[in-house]
Amino acid sequence: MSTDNGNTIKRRVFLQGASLVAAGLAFKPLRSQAAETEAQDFANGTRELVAYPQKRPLMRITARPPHLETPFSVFNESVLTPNDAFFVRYHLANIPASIDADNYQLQIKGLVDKPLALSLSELKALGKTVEVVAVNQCSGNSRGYGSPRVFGAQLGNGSVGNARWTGIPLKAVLEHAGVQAGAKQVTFRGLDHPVLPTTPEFVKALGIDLALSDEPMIAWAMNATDIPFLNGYPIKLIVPGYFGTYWVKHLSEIEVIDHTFEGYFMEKAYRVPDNDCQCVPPGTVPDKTRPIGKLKVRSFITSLQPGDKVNVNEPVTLKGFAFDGGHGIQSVEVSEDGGRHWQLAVLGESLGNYSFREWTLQWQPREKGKVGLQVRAKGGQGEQQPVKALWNPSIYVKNNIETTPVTVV
Ligand SMILES: Nc1nc2c(c(=O)[nH]1)N[C@H]1C(S)=C(S)[C@@H](COP(=O)(O)O)O[C@H]1N2
Ligand SMILES: [Mo]
Repeated sequence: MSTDNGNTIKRRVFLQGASLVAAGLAFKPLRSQAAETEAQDFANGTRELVAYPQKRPLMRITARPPHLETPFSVFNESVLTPNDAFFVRYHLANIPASIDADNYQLQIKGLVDKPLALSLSELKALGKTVEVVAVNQCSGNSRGYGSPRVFGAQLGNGSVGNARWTGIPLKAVLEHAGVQAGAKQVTFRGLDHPVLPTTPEFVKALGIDLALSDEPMIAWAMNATDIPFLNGYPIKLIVPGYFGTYWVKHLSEIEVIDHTFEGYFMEKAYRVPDNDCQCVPPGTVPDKTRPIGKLKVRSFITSLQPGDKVNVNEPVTLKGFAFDGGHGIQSVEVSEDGGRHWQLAVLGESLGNYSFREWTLQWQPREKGKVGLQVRAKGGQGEQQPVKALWNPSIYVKNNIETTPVTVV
């Protein structure tokens, strides 16, 4: 696919400020006909590859609002997911078409001593700039591979990405406003809105302890440059270790409240069974649910894709990544015999406990035929991936051991 056209338009978008309408492009892909598709090995898993402003061609799940997945081969390029390949998820179709950074305001209100309306430069001047490399993963990542299947976007494995985020601790901003006694939660909203007044706004809430802990951050840079428009320009909430649903984009309003927030996206959506495994027997309904929380340990092979061929007796370097909810990765292992024997992989440089961790392993296929290469990781606190997928009615938090079928020839 030619990228020339994409680059020209991309430049224009930058020149005119971060604006999706700059070239009359709002909601429209750069190419109206997708020339290429990417297949995934579950029913109806084939996606058009479509380029949006500031993005290379990505797998389109929905057009309005834009919902784009990263083609899995991208994860073999680098441990940090390139900004132009990072997945995009929105819930409401009325997304901002252009944003004027000079007049941007972040409001902090509710149970605070001093309500604030901060410009971007005031926000940046409020405290010390911090950085974290952290995984943003959608709760429903890999849902398309689940069984029995459920409603909702049929996501492959590409609704995840790893980036270096630069910003200011959320805590510094809240402390500046002065959180008052009785605060129980903090809510976050962005600039996107529903099309119909009856559709609930996308508002998320964190408990006050988490909001005032060291990790959550208001970021203005992603991999050392502006956050791409579709990923939340100009500022986005980063909650390292937690699912992407809390990472509110185009963050515009923070409110400290004295109760548990009851909005749709906390009370009805993004909930998991209220038990240790966050699971129920497939096809059943949990008695009790709670808001989704932290990422569970996962690992993938990226250097081989399902169906690839390798030569017998020729060594290959297997490569991939692993991550967990913030305790780091203890070990990664690979099996070529259905899980009877496991070989320890070599871990790459650590970019911090919230980051993807690269792993490699020299493998010499010794027999011709089909092989299911399995990979499993152990998280920093010893947690392991289940052999069989756990299930819940939204297929959230999927983290079973992955198998990549290849043929030795
Ligand atoms: N403003 C806003 N922020 C949002 C959302 C949204 O719909 N609107 N979706 C959330 C969900 S569910 C996910 S998975 C992440 C995706 O982040 P990304 O689009 O930058 O990849 O954004 C989160 N933040
Ligand atoms: Mo999500």
